[in-house]
Amino acid sequence: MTLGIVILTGAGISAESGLSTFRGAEGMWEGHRVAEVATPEGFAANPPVVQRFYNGLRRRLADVEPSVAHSALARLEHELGPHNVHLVTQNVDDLHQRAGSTAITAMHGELRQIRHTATGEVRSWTQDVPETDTTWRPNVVWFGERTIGLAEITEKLSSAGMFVAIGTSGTVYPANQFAAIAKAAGAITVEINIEPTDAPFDRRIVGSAVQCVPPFVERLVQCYRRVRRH
Ligand code: BJW
Repeated sequence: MTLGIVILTGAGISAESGLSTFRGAEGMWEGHRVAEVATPEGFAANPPVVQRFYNGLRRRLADVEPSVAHSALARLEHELGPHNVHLVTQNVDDLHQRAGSTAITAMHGELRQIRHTATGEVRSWTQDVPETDTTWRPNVVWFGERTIGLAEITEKLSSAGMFVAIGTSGTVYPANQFAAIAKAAGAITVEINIEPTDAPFDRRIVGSAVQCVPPFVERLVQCYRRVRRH
C-alpha cells in the first residue's frame, strides 16, 4: 500500500530549536539585507560579509537540537516507511537529519556543506571558510539559482495523497507552488503554522510546530495502523 505523504518544512519548524526564521522585522536577515547574503551578486560584491555570515550560521548549528516536531516527522517515516513519506525541506540546517529522517530532499541546500565555485565539487564543512575565499561557497541555494531535486519533488507531489506544509510563509518560489500541484493531483492539503498563510489549504492547524506536529503525526500513525489491520 502506498500512501504518498509529502511534507514541506520551512524555518518555522526550527524556530523552537532556537534558529531564527527569515522574514523577520522589515525583511532583515540576522541584521543583513537579503540581497547582501543570499544572492550570487551579493557574494560577488562582498565575499567576506557572506563567508562570515555563513560561518556564523554553521557554528550556531552546534548549539541547537532537533525539537519534538523534527522527531515526530522522523517517527512518521519510521512507522509508515520511507516509500510512503517524503520530507522536502527548505531549511539548510541539519535538524531533520539529526532527528532521524532519511527520505529528505533539502531543496535549498545544506549549510554544513561547501561547494567549489568552478567545479561544483561538494565537501562537508569541517572548519570556517576564510573570509576572503571565493573558491568555496556555501552549498545553499540563493535567489535566482536553481533549487535542488525539483523534478523528483514534482513527481512525488503528482502522486501524493496528502501534502502537509509546516512553518513556511509560502513566499518563495518554487516551494510556494507545491500545495497547488498536490491539490491538482487530488491530494488533501494541510497547513501547520503559528500564523496561517493566505494559501488555499484544505485544512489548517494553527499553532506552533512543537505543539501541533506530534499529535498530528500520532493521528496519522493511528489511522495507518487501523487501515493496515483491515
Ligand atoms: C512557525 C513557527 C513555529 C514561525 N511553528 N510555524 C523576482 C525577482 C527575482 C526572483 C524572483 C522574483 N519573483 C520570484 C522569484 C523567484 C525567487 C523568489 O521566490 N523570490 C521571492 C522572494 C519573490 N525564487 C528563487 O530565486 C528560487 N529559484 C528559482 O526560482 O530558480 C529558477 C531557476 C530556474 C532555472 C535556472 C535558474 C533559476 C530560489 C530560492 C532560494 C531561497 N533561498 C533561501 C536562502 C537559503 C540560504 C540561507 O538559508 O541563507 O531559502 S531564501 C529563504 O526563504 C530560505 C528559506 O528556505 C526560504 C523560505 O522561507 P521560509 O522557510 O518560508 O521562512 P519564513 O521566515 O519566510 O517563514 C517562517 C514561517 O514559519 C512563517 O509562516 C511563520 O508564521 C512560521 N512560524 N514560528 C510553526 N514555532
